Amino acid sequence: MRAWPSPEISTLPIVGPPVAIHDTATGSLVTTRPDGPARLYACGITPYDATHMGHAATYLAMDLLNRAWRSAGHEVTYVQNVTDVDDPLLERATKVHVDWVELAERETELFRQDMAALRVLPPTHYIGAVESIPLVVELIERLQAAGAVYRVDDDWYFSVTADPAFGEESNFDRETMLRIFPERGGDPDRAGKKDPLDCIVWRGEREGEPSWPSPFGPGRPGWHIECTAIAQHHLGGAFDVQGGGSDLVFPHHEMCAGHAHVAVPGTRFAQVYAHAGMVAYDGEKMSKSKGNLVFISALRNSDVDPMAIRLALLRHHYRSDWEWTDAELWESVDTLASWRQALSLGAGAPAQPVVEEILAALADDLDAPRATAAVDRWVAATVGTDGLADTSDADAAMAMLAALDATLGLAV
Ligand code: 5CA
Ligand code: ZN
Repeated sequence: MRAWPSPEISTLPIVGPPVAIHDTATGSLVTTRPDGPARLYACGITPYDATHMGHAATYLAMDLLNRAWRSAGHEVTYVQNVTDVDDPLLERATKVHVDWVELAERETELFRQDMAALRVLPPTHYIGAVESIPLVVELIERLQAAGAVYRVDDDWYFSVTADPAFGEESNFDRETMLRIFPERGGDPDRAGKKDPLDCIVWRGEREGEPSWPSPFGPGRPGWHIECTAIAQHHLGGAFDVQGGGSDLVFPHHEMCAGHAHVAVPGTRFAQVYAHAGMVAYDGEKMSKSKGNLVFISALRNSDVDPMAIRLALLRHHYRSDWEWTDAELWESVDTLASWRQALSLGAGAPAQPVVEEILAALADDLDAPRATAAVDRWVAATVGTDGLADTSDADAAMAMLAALDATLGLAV
């Protein structure tokens, strides 16, 4: 699948520190030590509606990681999927009487435009579920050889007990898993399953649904196996980071890890599982199913500067849960204007310590609020309360512009 065009990235005169990121599995900060290119897999969208602020926040977090690694001198191989066939997409297509392929293509294209406008770096490989069906089938065959899948009617399920490490990604107890599973696509009560937590890997053909031929009968891939197959194929084993929003901690990332552990025994799926907090609106998690959405495209259509949206998102630490407010967006519009004014002076307060602080903040679990606070201080010092420019660094603005662009992705 085609990704979106990459913005130009400024090069920095200094190299950033090694990047540490919080790992859900161990509950600790892990310093990543990429061996060759850093390898990132971020779960992509299910394209049945436009990109909302919650999606954008999560992809921005992944973008900060991508940029922090690049600033630290690494090449990055970044893979992202598109769940371009799945229950919610097919349900929406039926409801609005639009062909599901058309709906997926239209919303994926809008997502590309939103990401490009927000200056999110594109993945190296942007991969759809449909185009990955041969990979999925191959992976199910491997699971079958390991005795880890079984049939219920025309569907095929993965036995979670086949993975001795099952539960070690989320660290949820069984009761919590059983509570969350049905809220996120699971079917604990399906008759004929060996364990209520077993998840579907191949869904047999249903009347009116698309299907593809396979050794398991005609059908389509389950959700979790899609990401395992794509990640393993394009990144190999024990890649550096799998990322997504915290609503993917369980069952999605747990099941992905489970499939991978059984398919390639002795190899971890990802070394680190990174999760962004949930963005709420009107008091509830922003979600397509609840309809409490703020769309990136709607703001862009109202002439809001995408860099102001980006700055508003950067003001929150990626791991915190927070609520979107329009007031913060307008505050960011004003902040950006004041930054632009300070940067237009050319000279200013010394830039080097600020650039170092930005790099250190981002390498420390992607602490964008700390990085933007450092920029605020530079702007205040440059403009001065008396309105006179501090001209102690003649090239300050150029250095700041490059750092804002390369690390925070802000074209100011
Ligand atoms: N296609 C699957 C992943 S393989 C999926 O979850 N798609 S999605 O469109 O529902 O979500 C895309 C990404 O946005 C996921 O990482 C999800 O965790 C994240 N996300 C969804 N809602 C929010 C929210 N309110 N706040 C933050 N992140 C969110
Ligand atoms: Zn995924």
